[in-house]
Amino acid sequence: MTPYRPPHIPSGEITPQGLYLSRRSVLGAAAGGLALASSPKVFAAPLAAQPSAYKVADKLTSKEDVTTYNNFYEFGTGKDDPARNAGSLNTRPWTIEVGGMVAKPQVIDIETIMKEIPMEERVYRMRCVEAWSMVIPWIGFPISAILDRVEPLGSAKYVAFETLVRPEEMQGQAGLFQALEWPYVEGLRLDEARHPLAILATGLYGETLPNQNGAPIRLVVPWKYGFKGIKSIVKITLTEQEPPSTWNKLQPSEYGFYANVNPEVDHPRWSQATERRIGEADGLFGGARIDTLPFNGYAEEVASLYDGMDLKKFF
Ligand SMILES: Nc1nc2c(c(=O)[nH]1)N[C@H]1C(S)=C(S)[C@@H](COP(=O)(O)O)O[C@H]1N2
Ligand SMILES: [Mo]
Repeated sequence: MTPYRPPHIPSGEITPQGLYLSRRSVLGAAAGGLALASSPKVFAAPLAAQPSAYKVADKLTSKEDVTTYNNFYEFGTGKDDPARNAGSLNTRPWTIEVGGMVAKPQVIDIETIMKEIPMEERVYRMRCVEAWSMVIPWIGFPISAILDRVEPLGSAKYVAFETLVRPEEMQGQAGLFQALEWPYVEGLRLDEARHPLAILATGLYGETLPNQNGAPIRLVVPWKYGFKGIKSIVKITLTEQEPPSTWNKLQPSEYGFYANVNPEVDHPRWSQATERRIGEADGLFGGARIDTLPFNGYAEEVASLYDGMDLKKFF
């Protein structure tokens, strides 16, 4: 018997990316290319977007890494599971129910969003709680564009998000072993959600969002750990109380509601002081690590949201 360990472990500490990749290609070669042939095609239609000023200068993570090294437990807990399994998800028709403490609750169709809300390209640093990071050219729009349509009431203080539950198309939600409680849920304070850096993404690398990255629409909050970036959203609810979040429910001592990237607050089982940039300088022993920045490098923009808060307590 192995002792219980929550599944979210820093894979970089266990399987360096270089090894992970070479093992994958060995597996592919062994199957005589069958592994590749059987993986579903990524739906990647070009997606129009205006350039924006929100662009970090860091070198982009390759599209290959961005779309094959994923966390999306609805499709399995392995990093390569979502790319292999998420092709089964139907992303049309798709609606988002937006309600709770709002003046105008409504069901918004994804086609309406794509038609009526202008999309922008933004290059963001992303940092997973597992101490790896990527630089991703997202296409999306500020969450405010949705919030303005429903008109939050003055008493609304938080925004809760929910992912689809559809075991017929999400194999991680079917069967005996289920890694998490479904639906996957996340939340932000309303002022965090209204921050211009916080977006809902519908694409990346100039194309429609691949299923494994959270199609057709997912949250991107670049100053917080990756688990805040809830995928394949079907429900948005304005609330007065702090909403539950999946990883916090599973292991509250390890994953806080705020989840702000903070190199000074270690995860109980590993340091958060450094990170491994996926695809960069991968060596046999895990490659070079870079220092993790407060708020993932976005402190100048977002630190004032947390004025007066003890960020070691509200981690
Ligand atoms: N619904 C859902 N959303 C999710 C997850 C998940 O398992 N299910 N994983 C989260 C975690 S831990 C990370 S790091 C990011 C990864 O996003 P990416 O695969 O697009 O890089 O998605 C987040 N959103
Ligand atoms: Mo993550």
